Amino acid sequence: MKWLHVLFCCVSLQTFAQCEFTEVSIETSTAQWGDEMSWELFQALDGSEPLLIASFQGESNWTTSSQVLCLEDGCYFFAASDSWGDGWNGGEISSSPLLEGFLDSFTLDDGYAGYLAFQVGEGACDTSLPGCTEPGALNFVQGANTDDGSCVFFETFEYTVNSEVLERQYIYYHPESAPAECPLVFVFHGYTGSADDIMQYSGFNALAEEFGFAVCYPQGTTDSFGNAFFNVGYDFQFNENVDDVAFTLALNDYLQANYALDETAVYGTGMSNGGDFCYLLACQASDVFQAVAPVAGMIMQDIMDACTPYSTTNILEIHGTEDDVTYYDGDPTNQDGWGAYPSIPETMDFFADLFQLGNLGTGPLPNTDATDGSEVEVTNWSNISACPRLTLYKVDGGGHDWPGAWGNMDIDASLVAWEFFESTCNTNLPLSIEPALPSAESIVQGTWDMLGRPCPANAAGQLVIERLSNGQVRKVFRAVE
Ligand SMILES: [Ca+2]
Ligand SMILES: [Ca+2]
Repeated sequence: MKWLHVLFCCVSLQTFAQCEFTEVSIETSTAQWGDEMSWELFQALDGSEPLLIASFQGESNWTTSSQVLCLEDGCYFFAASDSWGDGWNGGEISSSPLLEGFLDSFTLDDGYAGYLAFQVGEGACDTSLPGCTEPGALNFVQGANTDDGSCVFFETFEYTVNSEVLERQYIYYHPESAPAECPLVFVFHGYTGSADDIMQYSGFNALAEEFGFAVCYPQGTTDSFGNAFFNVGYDFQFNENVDDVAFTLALNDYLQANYALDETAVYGTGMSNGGDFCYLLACQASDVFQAVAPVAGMIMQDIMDACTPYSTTNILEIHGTEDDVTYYDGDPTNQDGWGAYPSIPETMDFFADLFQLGNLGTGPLPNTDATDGSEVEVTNWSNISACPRLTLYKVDGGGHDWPGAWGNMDIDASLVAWEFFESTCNTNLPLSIEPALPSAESIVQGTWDMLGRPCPANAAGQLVIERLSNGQVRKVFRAVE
């Protein structure tokens, strides 16, 4: 009978123990899409980080659960989240007893994030709740009271091609904290996607704040199936003629002219169709894009066949071996109707040959998430000057994913892309360097070292590349005088 006594002792302690502060029961009800719903409850503390008191993660629809908390007098707030970005779909939280600021039940109306501030006991609370406070913004945070400069909107861009005025949409985020002359990263959404959705799942705005760069999310046009896309010439889009390279270059010119950006640090990444488009940029706009990082992307066979870039560029591909949309092994006979495309290893070999790069070897990354069904292996190609670089993140067991957002969780594709961009050298040099004899009138207009860095025209003791006024380039070695 001893165990019964012990049990009785413990049950009575829990049941009858007095809360010496205010006992508050928080009731949480999920509705549809209950697993998207979550919250964290914080106590706001003067001069230090908010203290996490309790949290909730929904698991299923139409459930109700309660948490009984013992709250000392003070200022509190809920940080509400919805993983899909459409609010809580009718889910809500309420408290008993009613509290100052928390008299009615609370729901997240829309979006990914929101706050509810309330207080327990006497006194005044002026808790700072940072976020975008403009209701019309794409990333409006319900309940935020301190604008942190993060608001973004769809913006309209007009440009002219052959005297025709075209209009396109994009989202641009330039963190207030970014240094002058900061880099610019273009992020291209996938087929049927949007600038807004890839902005949310890639997390690039937060990286831009952390590392000091600007981000532009162009919006594709709509094809005859009603789906947004960037034009890389898929078979089933034979009727489409939008020139997205021209659009991207015009948008880049506009942004360079209107913001404090470094025009030699322009990068591109994208998901799926957006990744395919990155390869088109590598082939057709290598003088502007210093590096591209396609995720789950491929190069169309006819783009590869016609790929004669002005200069080398740095390329990083992140690709799952079990990708069931963009096959790791390619679709050389066009079984799926997108058009023929080579395998990812063939794609890497193509650019390694084109840029005359050697294979530096392959190695595994730590399998930090053993539950995601995949592991990452990295292969690098480069030359003796480490410029340019070609890198493959092969996600063994990975699908058509943006690692870090869904699928593989060992890596964060956005962070990997940024770190790759940041580490690349400027490759804006003509790709085919032929010996050239200057004509009598031609003069040397620019001189670079073999790493692609501008160098003095009289640099001695090294091999340099000169660009001449007749458009030709030549390698020159000047002995030390
Ligand atoms: Ca939702
Ligand atoms: Ca893993």
